[in-house]
Amino acid sequence: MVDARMNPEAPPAPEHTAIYRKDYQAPDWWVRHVALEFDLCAASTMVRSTLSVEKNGEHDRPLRLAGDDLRPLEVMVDGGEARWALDGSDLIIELDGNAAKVTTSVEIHPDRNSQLMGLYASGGLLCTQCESEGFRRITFHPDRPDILSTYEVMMRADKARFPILLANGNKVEEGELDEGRHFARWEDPFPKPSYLFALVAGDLAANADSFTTMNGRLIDLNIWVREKDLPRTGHAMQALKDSMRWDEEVYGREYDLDLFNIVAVDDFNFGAMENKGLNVFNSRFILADQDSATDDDYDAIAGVVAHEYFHNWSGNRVTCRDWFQLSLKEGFTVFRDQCFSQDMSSEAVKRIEDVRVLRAVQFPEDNGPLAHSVRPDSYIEITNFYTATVYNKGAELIRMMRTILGPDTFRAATDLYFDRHDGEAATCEDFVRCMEEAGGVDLTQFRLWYSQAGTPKVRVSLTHEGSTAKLTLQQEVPDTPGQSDKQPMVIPLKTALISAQSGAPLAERLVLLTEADQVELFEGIEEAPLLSINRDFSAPIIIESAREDSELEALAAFDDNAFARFEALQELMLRQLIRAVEDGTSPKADGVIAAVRNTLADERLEAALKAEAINVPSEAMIGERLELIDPDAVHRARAELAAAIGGALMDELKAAQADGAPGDDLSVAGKGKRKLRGVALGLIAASDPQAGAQLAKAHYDAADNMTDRQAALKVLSGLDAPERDAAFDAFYERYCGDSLTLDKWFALQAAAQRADTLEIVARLTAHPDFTMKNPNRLRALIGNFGANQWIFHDGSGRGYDLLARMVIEADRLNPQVAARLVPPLGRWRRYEPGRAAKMKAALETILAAEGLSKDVFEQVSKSLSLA
Ligand code: B3K
Ligand code: ZN
Repeated sequence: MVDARMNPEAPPAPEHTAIYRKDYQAPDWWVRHVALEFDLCAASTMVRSTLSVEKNGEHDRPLRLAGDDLRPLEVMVDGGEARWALDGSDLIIELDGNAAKVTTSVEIHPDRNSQLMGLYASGGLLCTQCESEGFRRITFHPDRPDILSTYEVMMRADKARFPILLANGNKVEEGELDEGRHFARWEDPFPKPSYLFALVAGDLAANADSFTTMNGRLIDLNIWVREKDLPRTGHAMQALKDSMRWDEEVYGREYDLDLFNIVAVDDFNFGAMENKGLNVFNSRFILADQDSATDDDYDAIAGVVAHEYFHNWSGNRVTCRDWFQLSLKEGFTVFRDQCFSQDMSSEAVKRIEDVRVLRAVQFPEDNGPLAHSVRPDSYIEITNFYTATVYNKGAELIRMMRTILGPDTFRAATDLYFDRHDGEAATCEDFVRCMEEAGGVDLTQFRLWYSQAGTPKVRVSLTHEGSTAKLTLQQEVPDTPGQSDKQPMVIPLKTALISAQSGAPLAERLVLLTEADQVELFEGIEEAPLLSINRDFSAPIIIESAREDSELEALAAFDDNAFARFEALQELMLRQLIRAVEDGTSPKADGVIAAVRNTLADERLEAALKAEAINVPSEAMIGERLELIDPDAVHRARAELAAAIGGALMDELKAAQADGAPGDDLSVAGKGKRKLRGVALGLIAASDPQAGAQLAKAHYDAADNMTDRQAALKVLSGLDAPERDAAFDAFYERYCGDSLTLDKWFALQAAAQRADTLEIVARLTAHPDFTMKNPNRLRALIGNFGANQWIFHDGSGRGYDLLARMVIEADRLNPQVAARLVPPLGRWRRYEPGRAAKMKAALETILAAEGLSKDVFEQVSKSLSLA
């Protein structure tokens, strides 16, 4: 909320008020059952709803139903007249007695719904998105997650246009109507909150399959897409079946309905949605074939399919009491999907990828003006809180609890949680209590992870005397907006001491750091050991260690923990890069080159791990470690280190680049080879752009799969060579009819490390294939541009102006998606005063725009520290 005392000039925005967790109150009225009737048409849909409501406790307060952009055409109570009034957009109904049936009718316009919340039209389909507060754009309803109801849904529509009619649960009836219309009636027997409601109508074809559950029940599975996309649904279907089996085996969770439907739509605000029995997906996370999807796309599809499926228990059967508890379902479900993917592929590589996302997105969030705790205390627009903190840091909290409890006890604790809270709307506190009870542990201090924002920093040093090694640890939790003077956290650190001579582990321990200052002694250590700490990234923190470069080189060569080995080489590179930026010198490359050479030559390491370890940290990652970011200096240092590695190891890298895998080989080894050859190509081109351009073009031309094609284009995107334009033109020609794949063409150009990228992006905003109406396209171009540190932070400030313009325009169509473009501007405190002033000016331009949504208002005012 804007505090006028802090900012006397802030425009009054009384409608943009904050909601506080401490104000939670149980609902005055329950809704036990919802009966909906839809007469569906893109231009005008009639919605009639009958809510069976029941008073909660003794009071004489009326029923308050939320509406968003709705006008009541009819309001009835128990089939007769009603006493009602509008209070803003809410409908207030006076009720006598303890129970009633409340009927309302509204007319909505799916084809005018550019927010993609509620019922909207996408490519000839009608579909819904209700989480968090979209149901109130369909019908009047309390629309809060602690009200669970059974649903029945009657859908009527023109049969030619909408031959397939889907909703949650089971189809119980269907038939013909007059004038070419038909109907379907669906019932969902599992009580659910309104945010899990869904329907879809359209001309769809199914990839139909089935799954037999652990108790022998046969479940029908369908993935619904446009007919032409059917051949691209096989991978998603396999991922669904794998997920169903995995949840049975690992968590004992069986699917409950007899039918599980997935629908892919092209216009979608985020990845996918876990509506009960009817998941709706961004088509990007369903459709894949060798020609159009990269290995990363394949992995992301499996991860998202699993994530949404796992929500059936962690989210749907046990849901959230209020939106402050969002991490209860999201953190836990991300953790579950991460483990699933680890089990399905390479444990270490998947962990590295997840930690990379955490560091690239969540750490900056935790360290900026939008920092918030995993269980936030307030929000203006809840949609802004579907963040890396709630999702990814939330997942780390669950992972830490599992580490502390051990896997078997953790499983007993999740059993307790699911059994105790099945059919309920629960809180993060409920989850932690189950961990405590089943684990017989006291997690009082651990709960701080839910309430304290900011990434803890832990300083570590190791000394050795006689046969004792002494590990000294100091933790500090930084101040964040609205939070200072924080308490020490519980930080589980998987630690090992390693022989500097033989590489053998001398001691291994889970150190539980609970104090601000703590000492751990290791006895019986006869030699000065190497310190391997936060192995597997057991805690989401920043380690500051006084280890010498030579120690990191040794760990990079033989730490037996694959993650720690990767980490040592990355840390070694980062140190050289930071020194180079700070001192204005060239990075010292010798130690790094030796470590990269070792890594490439080590036959015990899987190819994907090599690729992760030798990849020079991104410019954003380097910037994150600097007090004040100089984007040009960071760019130069990174390019120099990459060039030095490429030059020194040209033969080894050429060999890796030449070692491909057939496009249909989707094994861990095949994917790893492709990943490594892409990284190798980048390093070669960094050292010799001309030879790199030729090799990249050959890499592109010979590719029989999108991973190789995209890797080549990525390298070419940064070069000033004729091969670049030729390859981009060829890509456009080949994929211009395939919207999903064309997103890559936009994304690669926006992410390009090339001085004229700013002009190219500006030009692309006027390209006939660019549209702000499609969130994938907007993110491909503008999202990637905002993440391109060197280009976006062009000293002229033109990058900031371009983003501000895009945010203002996008906000008129789709506030949720527009708000997500704002964070790069919010990082102005990290840049030198000239850039910082320009970034603030861009934020102020956005704030001054007429009719700003509360989504964008919240992000911008917080970025300027006004809220
Ligand atoms: N639960 C949805 C996210 C909804 C976002 C609403 N703004 C997808 C997911 O996390 O599984
Ligand atoms: Zn989720």
